[in-house]
Formats: sequence, C-alpha cells, structure tokens
Amino acid sequence: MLDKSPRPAAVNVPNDLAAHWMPFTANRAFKKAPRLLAGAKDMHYFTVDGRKIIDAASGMWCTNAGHGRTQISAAIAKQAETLDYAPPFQFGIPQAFELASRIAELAPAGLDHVFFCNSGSEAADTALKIALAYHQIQGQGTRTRLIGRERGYHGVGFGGTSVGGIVNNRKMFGTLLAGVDHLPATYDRDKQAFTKGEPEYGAHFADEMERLVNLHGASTIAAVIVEPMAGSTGVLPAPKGYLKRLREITQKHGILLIFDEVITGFGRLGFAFAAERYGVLPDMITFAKGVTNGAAPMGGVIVRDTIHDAFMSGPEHVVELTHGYTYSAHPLACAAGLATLDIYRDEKLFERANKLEPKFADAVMSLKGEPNVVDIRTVGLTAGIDLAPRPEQPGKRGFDSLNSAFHDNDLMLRIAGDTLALTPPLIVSEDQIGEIIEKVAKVIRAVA
Ligand code: PXG
Repeated sequence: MLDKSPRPAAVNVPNDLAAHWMPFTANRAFKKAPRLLAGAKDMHYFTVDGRKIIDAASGMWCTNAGHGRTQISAAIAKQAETLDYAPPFQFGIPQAFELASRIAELAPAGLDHVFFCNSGSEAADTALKIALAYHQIQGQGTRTRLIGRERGYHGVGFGGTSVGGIVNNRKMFGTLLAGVDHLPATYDRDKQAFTKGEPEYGAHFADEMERLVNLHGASTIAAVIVEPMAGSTGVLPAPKGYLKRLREITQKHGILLIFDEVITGFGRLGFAFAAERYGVLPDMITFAKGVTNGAAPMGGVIVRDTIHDAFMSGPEHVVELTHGYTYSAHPLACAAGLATLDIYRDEKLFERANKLEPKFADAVMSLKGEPNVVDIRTVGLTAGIDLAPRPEQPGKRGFDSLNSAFHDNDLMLRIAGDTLALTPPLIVSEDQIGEIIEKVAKVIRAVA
C-alpha cells in the first residue's frame, strides 16, 4: 500500500540526502561524508562550509574556460528573458544557426553541418543513428554493425553503452544492441609506461579493424566510433599513427569513422578538436561538455558534407532525418555556447593549452616515484596517474584519493577505478599546476 501519511517537513536544507539517487556515485558513502558544492569562480569551487577547492577536473571535463564566467551567465540570463524556449522541429532561432556555423568553422574543413542534442550520450547515439540511416539511403542497408573499442566510453544510452568498452557500465544492462563488436584497447603498460603524449608503441592496434572486416565482412559494418584520447577510462592517448591507420582502413572498406570528442573537443588537447592535432579527418565528430563551458547542457554531432547532403533528396516537405530532441539547440544552451566560443577565441585558450602542455606533462611526471604510482600518461592538459590497487579491493585506493583530495587537501580530481585523472581548466596558471601537483602528491601519500 502506498503510504500517504504526512511526513515531517525537511529542515536544514540540504538535509534529505536520501531523496536524490545520485548518478554514477557511491550513494551510501557519499551520504555519510557528502562532498557538497555551493559556488565556483575561475579555478576554484567553494564548498557549502566555505572551503575553497582547486578544480583539477574542470568540473567533469566541462569548464575549459574556468568557472563563473560572467560573459556566459549574462548571455544565458539575457536569452532567458528574451526567448526562453522555441520548438526546434520545424522552427528555428538565429542563435542555433550562428552557433552551428561557429562550430563548423572550428572543425576541420569538410565537417560543415552540426546536429544539436543535449549531452555526450545523445551525441553518440545520434552519430550512430546517422551512420545507419546514411548507409540505408545509400542503398547499403546491410551495413548495420557498429564497432566500438574496449575501454571506450560513449555515454549511457543503449547505443553508447553497446559500443562502449567498460565492463562495469555494460554488465548490468542485458544484451544491449545486437551486431556490435569492439576493437582492442590501445594500452600496453609494459610498452608504454610513463609516456608523455602519444606512445610510440601501438599503431598496430588499428589493424584489428582489418580482422573485424575479415570476420564480419565490410558490407555489414556501418561505423567505428573511438575517442581520440580515451578519457573516462583513465586517459589513454592514441598511439602515434593509430588514428591515421584506422582512417585508412575504414576508408578502404566504406566504413564511417566517428571521433567521440566529448572530452577532447574545445581545446583539451591544444586544438579545437583532436582531429586537427592528429591530422585525421573523421566522418563525424561528437561534442558536448566544453561547448558551453558546462554552463548549459548541450551536445552535438558535426557531420561531413557528403553524409549530410545524401539526406537532402526526396520531396522537400518530408523530414529528412527522423531524429531530434525537444531540447535540441535550446536557446539557453545556444546563448551559452556562443558566449563560450567568444571566450575561447578572445583568450586564445586552445593555444594556451598547447603551450602549457610540456610544462604540465613535466609537472605530472614528477609524481613518478611516489608510493604505488605504476604509470603516468599525459596528453594536452590532461593526465592519468595509475595507482596500484589495494589487495582484494579494486577501486578503493582511487576512491580514498577522491575523499582525501576533497576533504583534506582542498582539491577536486576525477577518479577512474584506481586511476587519478587531472584535467584542469585551460586557464590554469603554472603556479596553480604546481599547487595541484603538490596536493596530488599529498593525496597519493595519504592513501599509501
Ligand atoms: N563520450 C565521451 C567520450 C565522454 O567522455 C560521454 C560521451 C557522455 O556524455 P554525457 O554528457 O552524456 O555524460 C562522455 C562523458 C569521468 C567522466 O570522470 C567522464 C564523462 C562523464 C562523467 C565522468 O571521466 N564523460
């Protein structure tokens, strides 16, 4: 029976931590020792009890221009006053067209059309659906297989989960999409440990694509989706030459190549998109996070002209792609996106990240030799630090690090199992990099 009896009113807000079932969170542990945030400015968060926490995670790989950017919040406020919501199906707002043009301008030539959604997960699913639909309208409807990669992360939709390669994210959710296969991960610690930037070893992992073609037949494969740098799984930069080779193989077999740049887009690797860093032209790029500096939910897919144009046939009154979201190109997100891109341009933040990369890499590598550090990887303004797991307790040392950082060292970092991920806003100063590394060293010693 449903209990409808009156309940005591909540007091001391935020008090009733039970009601919020938190995403990707150890809920019981959190609610015993909450990490509650109340404000943010530039490189820092402020906790509800007034502590100032340095943000070595850009929130969650989002706030590339740092927190509390008034240009962005003012644009959002103005947009909310002027036009709060507009239907994105059959209607449009000028800001959506402008933002699409600005994003296409940042993307490699040939990637000129942008489809908007609200998150990285939706972006991945959208790109996979566009790939399937494209082959169908090209008369190649047998191309239905989707290929991902072990240790890949493409969000939590059924498509993204299916092509994703993180076992804990997959194993609870049944059989997922049929007809999916995976490339192997590109990481081999024995051959790559403590590498700055792209490892020399590992381009040959792309040849596994030929094996999958030989196994399934090219005529059954629609697309391959990979992150140019696997982020969620602990910062795995692509080995030198890997992405080029993957492009060659996919091109040869008429298979679409999708770069998931939800993390690598908007400056994280020192370029607008990683595709530029690697000189490789994919067929689609997914983005999210940094497009609005995290200030409003937005994601999207940048699509090759040839793919977009293939849809533009048939009677003109008919919807060309039966896909989209109520909040695609939401006015507040478009306003946030335009203001964000202005900041990236005016402050030259992508170039800044590029220039800082060697200093950041040196600073992080200085943690080699700290207790339990078994590998460090760096690329762009990002690093993964692998700690040896505690015996019989995988993930516990990582989790203890998150807590030690937040509660005892006024530091926010990301964890992936026992890997610590550092990915500070691109406005980080050299002094702040030093401060972050000092704090990380304290954390690593505290969890030894
Ligand atoms: N693709 C990639 C490459 C991502 O990194 C998504 C898709 C999904 O985006 P949404 O917006 O649906 O969450 C992501 C998200 C971490 C961490 O700690 C990384 C992500 C999300 C949460 C935590 O590394 N990436």
